[in-house]
Amino acid sequence: MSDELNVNGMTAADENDEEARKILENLQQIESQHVEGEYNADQIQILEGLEAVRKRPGMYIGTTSLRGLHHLVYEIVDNSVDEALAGFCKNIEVHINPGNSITVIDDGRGIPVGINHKAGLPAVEVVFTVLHAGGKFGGGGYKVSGGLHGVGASVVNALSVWLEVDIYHDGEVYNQRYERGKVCYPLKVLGKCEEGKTGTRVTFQPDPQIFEDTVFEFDTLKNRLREMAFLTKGLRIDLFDDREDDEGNKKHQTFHYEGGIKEFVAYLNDNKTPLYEKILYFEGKKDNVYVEVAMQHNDGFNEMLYGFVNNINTPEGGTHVEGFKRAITKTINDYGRSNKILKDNEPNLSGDDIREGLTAIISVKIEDPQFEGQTKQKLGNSVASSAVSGIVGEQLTYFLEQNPAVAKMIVEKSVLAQRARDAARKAREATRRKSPLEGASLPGKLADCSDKNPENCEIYIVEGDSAGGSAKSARSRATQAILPLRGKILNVEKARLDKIYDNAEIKAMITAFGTGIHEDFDITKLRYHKIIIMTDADVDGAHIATLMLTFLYRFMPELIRQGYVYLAQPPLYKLEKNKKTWYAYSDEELNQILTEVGRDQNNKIQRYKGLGEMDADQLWDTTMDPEKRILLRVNMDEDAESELDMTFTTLMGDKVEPRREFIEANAKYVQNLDI
Ligand code: TTJ
Repeated sequence: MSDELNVNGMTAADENDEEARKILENLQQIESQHVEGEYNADQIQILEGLEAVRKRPGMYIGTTSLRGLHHLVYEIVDNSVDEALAGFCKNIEVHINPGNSITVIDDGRGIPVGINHKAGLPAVEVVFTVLHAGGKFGGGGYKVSGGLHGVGASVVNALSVWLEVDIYHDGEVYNQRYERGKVCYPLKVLGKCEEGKTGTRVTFQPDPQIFEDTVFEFDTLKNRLREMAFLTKGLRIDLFDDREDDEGNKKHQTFHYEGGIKEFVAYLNDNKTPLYEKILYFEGKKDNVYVEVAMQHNDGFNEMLYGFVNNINTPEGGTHVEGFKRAITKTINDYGRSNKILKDNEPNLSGDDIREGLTAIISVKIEDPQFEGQTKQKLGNSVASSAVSGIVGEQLTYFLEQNPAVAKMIVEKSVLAQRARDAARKAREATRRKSPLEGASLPGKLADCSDKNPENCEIYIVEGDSAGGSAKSARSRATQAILPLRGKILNVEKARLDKIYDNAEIKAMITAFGTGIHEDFDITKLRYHKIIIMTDADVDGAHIATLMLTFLYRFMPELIRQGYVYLAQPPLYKLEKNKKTWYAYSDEELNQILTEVGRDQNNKIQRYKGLGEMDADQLWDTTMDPEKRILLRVNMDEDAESELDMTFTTLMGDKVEPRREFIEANAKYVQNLDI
């Protein structure tokens, strides 16, 4: 032992007992893992301890932005969800406390308080002070904490000013406190609790030295916690916002779904018209992969597939989603053929045809998930593919045989999709950008820029020909291209592919961007690294911007994901006084300026109704000059993509009532278009 402790010249006898103890723990951790399996990078991290987490937080939680802040909550809640998956926890409460600390309470068995023999410390202390100790006390089952950011409770502890844990066990309340990851006192008994009560309560205060922003967003937590509840049938999650808003109100929402992902699909299809009433649900376990699938078609044209691995979403899909697609393509074709809905002389239905208007959740639980791809969000385990396709193939075949009316509707909708797709293919081929030798085919309305390096180039998509004209005279020709669009663009949420590809406005955008679309999409061919939507600062302008964003989101989501899409911010007011000019981009800003310059009679205030009211110079000064303008980058919250889908359906879909309700409830949100 004493040999092992001789690390960095430090021994157990050193005055800095605390440090020595940590190193001892780390070594023992490594030793035990070394015996159990291979020695990998994760275990090397253990050597570094929690100081390393504070030094390089991005390595552990991806980012120290608002997104990373919210991930702290998910890290803690994941532990309670694990306990629910193991069958011992029924209720989880999450509180946003007034000072933006977070409390998570569950009624599980409680983190063990007994001494962990390897570390010589109470297990709970190891959980909070040793990196990657999270999974060590599981005793079987799948750990959701094994996922993308499944770094465990110790990372949350390291990144918190303070963290306190209470454990209810054997009629007693155990407690320990940490500050910036360091133990304040050994685990102690605070007092008695009701006999038989068990559970864990954790409160932590994220460290403003680490995070850019430490104010939690109720809606962000709400969306993710709702998703977690959908994915864990029977589990009840309560979210409380105990901070008072301006009117002194607090918030509380409960998520509890006995139907699990079946209810998730119902929720996603809520503002759409389902093609048939039933939600198909398949469940099973194969090769130690637990598979759950729920699906239902609606009468729309978009595909909404959401894959989850150990409750973590996989925006890039992976083997589980591939297995699902393969199974439904084969099963529906087989059914269509053997029941003669699909004639011998007709070609097979493609997967895309079958998935038109399909909403589905594919949730797998797997030990040791491997994530691949650029952003490590794509499942790689091939065993998940065969498990999903096996279970879905078998159970869908059975379902179709039992429900011939539903089966017929699915096949017939797919045949219609196939025909539209054929027509669309022809239309699309016409929009593909030809090589210069074949004659340039950039849209006639495009005023292109002269610079050919996409990194320097921006394209303004401008509402209306007159504003387009001003923008063309105002622009900096070398790097700014202008594409004026006439009136409202087609609502892609309500149109079939052939109609979409035939739309002049949409064709112009596709050819101008250069990337192609759908299966042809190639982001390396993007001709502009800034796509700037410039519309009037009024309700109509916001609607047009939303239509464009809907198109981009459905057809070229990578452009949004990679941050190439922006909204221009034209000013709302112009104020003139003593031959000086100010522009204000909001009512607050106007008030601020008025306070500064004085609220005099001779102030000349002009409220811009549209871009058309500005001349070229004003448009340049206020909205297009890269030195002065304000651009809003359009982000998408990848932790809740299903929410975003819902938003677009609600905003752009058929049903009027939910749209009205949504706009009323989110008036500010719609104006800002902050998707
Ligand atoms: C593990 O196996 C033995 C019995 O207890 C199991 C366990 O650790 N359960 C558990 C942990 N329930 N809840 C947690 C937990 C809850 C929060 C809020 C935070 C953390 C780190 C763990």
